[in-house]
Formats: sequence, structure tokens, C-alpha cells
Amino acid sequence: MGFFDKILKGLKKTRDAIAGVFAGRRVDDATLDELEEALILADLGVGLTGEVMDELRAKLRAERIEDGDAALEALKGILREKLADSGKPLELNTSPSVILVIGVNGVGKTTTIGKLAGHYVAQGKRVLLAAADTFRAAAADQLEIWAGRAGAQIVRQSEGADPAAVVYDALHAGVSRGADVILVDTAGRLHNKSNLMNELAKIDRVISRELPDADREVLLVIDATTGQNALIQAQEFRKTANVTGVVLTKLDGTAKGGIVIALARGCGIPVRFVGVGEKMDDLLPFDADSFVDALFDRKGSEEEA
Ligand SMILES: Nc1nc2c(ncn2[C@@H]2O[C@H](COP(=O)(O)OP(=O)(O)O)[C@@H](O)[C@H]2O)c(=O)[nH]1
Ligand SMILES: [Mg+2]
Repeated sequence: MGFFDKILKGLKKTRDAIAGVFAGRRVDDATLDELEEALILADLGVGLTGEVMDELRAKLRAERIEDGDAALEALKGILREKLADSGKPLELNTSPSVILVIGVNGVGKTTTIGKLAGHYVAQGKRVLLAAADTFRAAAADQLEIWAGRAGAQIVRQSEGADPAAVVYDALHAGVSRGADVILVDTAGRLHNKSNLMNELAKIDRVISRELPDADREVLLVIDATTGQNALIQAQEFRKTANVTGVVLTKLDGTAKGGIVIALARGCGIPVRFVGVGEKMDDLLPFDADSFVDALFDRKGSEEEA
């Protein structure tokens, strides 16, 4: 099953709402007002919706578009442009390379690391996981289960250990064992927020100091069903870490989808992968064109219904 099919079901509501505005109608002020409302409800956010509507109105006027289907195509084009930077692959050209995975509690960091480990092992890479969420013992246990499934190695210490020390160990183990990719799992919750951010900054410094020449990606994991709050999370984490990409999880659930565009455009952080379930192969490289199709394609929606 491809990207399009996997996300098609989850985005049904949004698709019906947006495509329904234009279906079989001529474009006028009333349809455009309805569209504006549908985009806001789809989690695109007020600011970005305004921007999209302005561009769409200009395009409709310039190209004298009055037909609903043609207007929908114009809208798709505008949204595709906003996602232009997303979907590019991670840069992992050094061995080892490091992927630091951050995000608030429960968004799917550990699960995503497990899936990513499987993804890279399948490419013939040697993968090592660093259990730097030492806040609960269960976190390292959960990561260890994923390491087993994926065929990756793991470096862990006891509960309450210094996360930066775990990372230090993992980096050195990765070098001596010839790892290609080191994936670092982190806690999403500590005793308070500044604690968490300080810890992440410390981990970041350890990586810079120990492996200054390694390619590094910092993936922020966001639960797509959180809606506009995702933008606030992104702003917070960016104060501490140089976030290079977003993984949007739970797109198989009740997510409305627009948050993908809001994050990519509003925050300028490319979406790299999306999570569409709890199993190993439920992680897909983001594909902007297919995403926009799944968000709007009414044909897909009708076939499924
Ligand atoms: N439906 C669905 N559930 C997910 C997805 N990713 C993670 N989960 C579930 O979300 C819950 C929290 O995941 P976990 O990886 O422990 O989050 P963490 O606290 O950020 O490490 C678990 O029950 C996962 O199985 C996804 O893409 N889709
Ligand atoms: Mg976790």
C-alpha cells in the first residue's frame, strides 16, 4: 500500500469538507467563504488560510476561473507550492550519522525510532539506538523491544541516569562498532519544561563535541491530532534545538491534515516522515504531491465510501 492509500482514510473528513465546497458549483463569494472556513477547520490555521485565500483569489481572477473543479486544481497547486521543501530525504552521509529525536510525551518518539531503525536496517545500514529517555525504566524497555524487532543495537543505562551520559556512551559505542546511524531517543517530560530543554541542549552539545563532523538531523515528532497546538510545540523546541525536520505521527487517526501544511509553511520546518499506525512499516517518507491529492481528491473519497 502506498503513501496515498495509507493516509486516504484518515483524511476523509477533511477531504469531504473541502472538496464538497466546490463540487458541481460555480465559484463565487459564498463558495470562497465556505472554503475559507473549511481550511481553518482542517487545521491550516487562520494566518495561513488567509494567505492561501489571497493567492487563490488572485489566481482565479488572473485566469478567469469560475468552474469549481478548476478552482480546486488551482487550490491544490497553491498548497503543493507551500510544501515544496518537505519530503526531502535526511542527510546521513557520514558513518556514523546521528538522528536526535525530540518532542513532548506520548507523541510517538520511541515508536518512530523503532520504525526508522527498521527502515535503515532494511537499507543494509548498521543502526544503534541510544536510550536517553532515562526518566522511566519502561522507556528503555520499550526501545529495547523495538531494537529487537528492527535488528538494531541499543545502548542503555539504569533509570535516572544522566541522558547526556547515555548519549556519550552511545556515540562512542557507535564509532567503535561501526554504526552507520545512531538514533537518540529522549524524554518528552521531565520535572519541568526548563529541565527538559536544558537536557536537550546538553545532549546537543555532547553530540557536537564528540562527533563534530557527523551529519546530524534533529527530528521533532508531533502528533497530528493535536491541531494548532503543534505550532506552539514547534516554536518551543526550536528555541533549544536546531530542528531539521518534523515527523508527523497518527495521521491514520482523526487528524485533519492541514497541520502538515501549517508546520511546513508557518514554521518553515520540512515534514520528512509521517506515521500511519503502530507497526514497523507504518512510517512513510512524506510525499507532498500525494498528500495534497489525498487531502482533496474527491474521487478517492467516493470510491472508498
Ligand atoms: N495510531 C498511531 N499510533 C501511534 C503512531 N505512532 C505512535 N503511536 C502510538 O502512540 C503511543 C505513544 O507512542 P510512544 O512512541 O511511546 O511516544 P513517546 O512518548 O513520544 O515516545 C503508543 O501507543 C504508540 O503505539 C502512529 O503513527 N499512529
Ligand atoms: Mg518514548
